[in-house]
Amino acid sequence: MTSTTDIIQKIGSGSIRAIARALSKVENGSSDSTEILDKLFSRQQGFTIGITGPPGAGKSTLVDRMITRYRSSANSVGVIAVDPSSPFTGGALLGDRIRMQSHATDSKVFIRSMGSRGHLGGLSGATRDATCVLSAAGYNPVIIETVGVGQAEVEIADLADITLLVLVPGLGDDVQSMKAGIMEIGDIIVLNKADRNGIEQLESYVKASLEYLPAESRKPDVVRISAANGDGLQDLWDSIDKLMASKTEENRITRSAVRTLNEILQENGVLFSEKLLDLEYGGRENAEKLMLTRQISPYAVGRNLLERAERMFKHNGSK
Ligand SMILES: Nc1nc2c(ncn2[C@@H]2O[C@H](COP(=O)(O)OP(=O)(O)OP(=O)(O)O)[C@@H](O)[C@H]2O)c(=O)[nH]1
Ligand SMILES: [Mg+2]
Repeated sequence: MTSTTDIIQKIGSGSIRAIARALSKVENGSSDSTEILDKLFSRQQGFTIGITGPPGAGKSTLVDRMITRYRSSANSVGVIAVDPSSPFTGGALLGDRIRMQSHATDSKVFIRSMGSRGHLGGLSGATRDATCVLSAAGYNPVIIETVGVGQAEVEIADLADITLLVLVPGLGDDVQSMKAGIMEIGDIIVLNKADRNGIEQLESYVKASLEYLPAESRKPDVVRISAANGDGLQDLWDSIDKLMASKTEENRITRSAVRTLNEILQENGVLFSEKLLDLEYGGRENAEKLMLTRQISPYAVGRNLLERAERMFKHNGSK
């Protein structure tokens, strides 16, 4: 079996196999995954870019353009394609949903698709950890593509330093029903398929919606592009570069470390609670049975677990 040190060392020397192996481990939450992530966390250097938007908006076509852009300056590029509705991880979705085949044979481009499974922190935790692996392996930027505009997708895309929300003409009711809160997530709102009818209406609608953002919040740039034919891409690159330049490395690292710690504390909370449920009730199912027969309320379960933990801490002293 490959040891953690071995994997870390091989990632350091650019082994694609070691990177893939580390990714599988962190996605599945395997027992040595936190040890791997612990070693890799401080090695992250590059930027991360999140791209979200409704199905078929042209996100992958845009990612393909981005890869070309960053590869032309000799960077290696990592892509994580997240599909919350799919149970598959690894390579299963490639080719189907992702239009980045022009880079399929480029060894400096690492594309990974992720579905929902295994990780204690859910898909967003798995994506965060996969981003850490790729970033530490030297991919810069790491691009995270997520389908959808619900809260969960927004959360995933927002793991990144910069988030792009891709919208297209003809979304009709989808756009109408989009809350200003969703607009707020994009650092940059990309209006794609500018070659299509309806782009003017979309732009007016988006700009009007942005008026409702709270006065103190930063107004996102709105950039019209056609990912398919390349129109407007230079404006988008300029907008991204400007935003990147405004974020100091210290800011980015602090934000990422603090956010990750918050999430890990929550993940730990789940683990601790499960252990306490075992001790106090012989497992969660038993506590649930008691609740169903109205012998106990969820509040009492919570309080009993806390009291149990406090008794244990007291008993063990405060060493
Ligand atoms: N007319 C036009 N079509 C585009 C443009 N960009 C992408 N498309 C087309 O839109 C379709 C969907 O593109 P994708 O890049 O797969 O979209 P996506 O958002 O990644 O889709 P999912 O990952 O399935 O949500 C494809 O047929 C693209 O060729 C554009 O600027 N103009
Ligand atoms: Mg796609």
